[in-house]
Amino acid sequence: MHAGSDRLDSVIVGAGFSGMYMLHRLRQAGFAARVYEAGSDVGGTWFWNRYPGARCDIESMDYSYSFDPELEQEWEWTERYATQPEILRYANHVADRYDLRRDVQFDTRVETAWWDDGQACWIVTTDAGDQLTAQFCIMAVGCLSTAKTPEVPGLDRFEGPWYHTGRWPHEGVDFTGQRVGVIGTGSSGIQSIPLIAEQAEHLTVFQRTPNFSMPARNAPLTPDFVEQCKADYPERRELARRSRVGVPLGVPTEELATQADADEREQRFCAGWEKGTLFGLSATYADLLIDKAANETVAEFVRQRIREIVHDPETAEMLAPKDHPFGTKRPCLDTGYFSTFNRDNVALVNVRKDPIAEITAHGLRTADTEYDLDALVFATGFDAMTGPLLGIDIRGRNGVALRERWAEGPRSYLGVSVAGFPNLFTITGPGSPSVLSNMMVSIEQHVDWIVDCVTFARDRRSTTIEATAEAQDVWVDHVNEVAAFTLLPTANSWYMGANVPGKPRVFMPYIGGVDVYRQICDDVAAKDYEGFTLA
Ligand code: NA7
Repeated sequence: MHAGSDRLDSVIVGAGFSGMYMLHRLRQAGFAARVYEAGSDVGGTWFWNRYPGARCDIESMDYSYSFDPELEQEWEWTERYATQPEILRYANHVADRYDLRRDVQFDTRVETAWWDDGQACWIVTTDAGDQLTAQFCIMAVGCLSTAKTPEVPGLDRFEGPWYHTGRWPHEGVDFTGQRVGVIGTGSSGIQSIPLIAEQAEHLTVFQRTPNFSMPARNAPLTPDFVEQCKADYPERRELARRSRVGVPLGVPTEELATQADADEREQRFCAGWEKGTLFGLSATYADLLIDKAANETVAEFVRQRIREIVHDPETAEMLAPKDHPFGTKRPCLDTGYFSTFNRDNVALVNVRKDPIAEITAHGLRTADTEYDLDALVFATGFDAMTGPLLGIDIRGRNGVALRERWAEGPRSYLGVSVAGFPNLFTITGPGSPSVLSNMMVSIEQHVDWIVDCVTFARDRRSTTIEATAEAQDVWVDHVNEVAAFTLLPTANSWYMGANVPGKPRVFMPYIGGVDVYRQICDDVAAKDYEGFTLA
């Protein structure tokens, strides 16, 4: 497709899993749509995050679309936790299967989206010079797509190559014979560090906050298991949709860690640790994420496992998280992360104690020490959730900028719509479960709901549908109230915007549960989109 000026029913920003499914559903509902995508192909997160060891930590059989039984039956996952290349192959398969690419303009970044009150439409412009007018504007920009390099002086002086895990070169990187520095120990650091350590001559890990991580126990999928899952797919998918976090876990326990005896607790935690899932430990008791004393029991359990794995006691203590409760920052699943620190060619530096002062021509200098490095890896994360939305100059009624509206933190109705921004939808936006859940389940739920919503508006011959300020206020209060009931707002996490200097500290996702949230959204729809005004 070529740059130009056009009018369509809808414009979608992003061709990751949310934008792809949105396009498919809008077409089915008879809406003409165009997708703009900054990357040169589909896949979003899985297009950009090509660092060594990148894989999903939701099980493959669940981290996939459920909208088409034929698709889920024909696709073959090979591992319990799929690698980035395999997930990207899946995204490409979906794009081919539903002929999505003909409505996607790649290598094109949307720069502005302005609401035009007179014409009742969005005017979208891109860095390729396009101008598109559309009744509906759907932001499918992802939650973790604005990569963040740290605010350390001197990077421009560094003479070696440097990489961000979220913008990894497509041709891969060979660290053989090099002294490599990795900054950051979130999921991306924890997944890539074991593989970089195997390849590099020497690896120095610069850690600011140690993280809770559990063994993934990844393995090839057996044909029997796959066959059984596929046979059970209708129930399995429904269980995921009706669960707290979007995976088929079953009914949550009501038992409390604080009331269990120590031996029994230990046994349960051991069983949870063995499961190799993100929720294996947090789901063992109902009070782990809401009661500090309960949380300390599981936090200490994980610290003990780290002390068992890591030989050097000083390194083990550095790796054992003590500054935030378990699960209040995104926990990780790993393959050999902690044991990597038993290698002779790996060193750990605590940059909380000895802060990074600057990047130099030949490496990195902390307050106390100079490190000579050939290559630097920033596993420093993202300006999460709001970053991708505020990276676009979005203006609603009366030219009011979303950046201005959200100066004190994001405010939305259901995480899908913003008062003052008619006909604009945010898939897995702040105020919805999104990053606290299996993203595939949350994406499908949002896309289905949005398509029903715009169809409803069309059937009513309404040109606009818009959240009311009152409904938004009530929702924001509810999101905050539920979050405050848990320990999650107590940590300096990216959920809170705490990883970006100057970003308002607001707990962004909705922690009430995928099941509860879906019911609320369904009720809103059943009441003819209560909380919205149609005009
Ligand atoms: P994360 O989880 O945000 O991790 C980023 C890491 O980088 C984390 O350890 C940060 O420490 C560290 N960091 C960030 N800035 C600095 C500076 N300036 N100095 C030292 N260390 C720094 O990002 P990931 O890419 O690993 O994972 C993102 C999500 O993707 C993950 O949660 C899953 O949902 C999938 P901090 O903790 O802020 O002290």
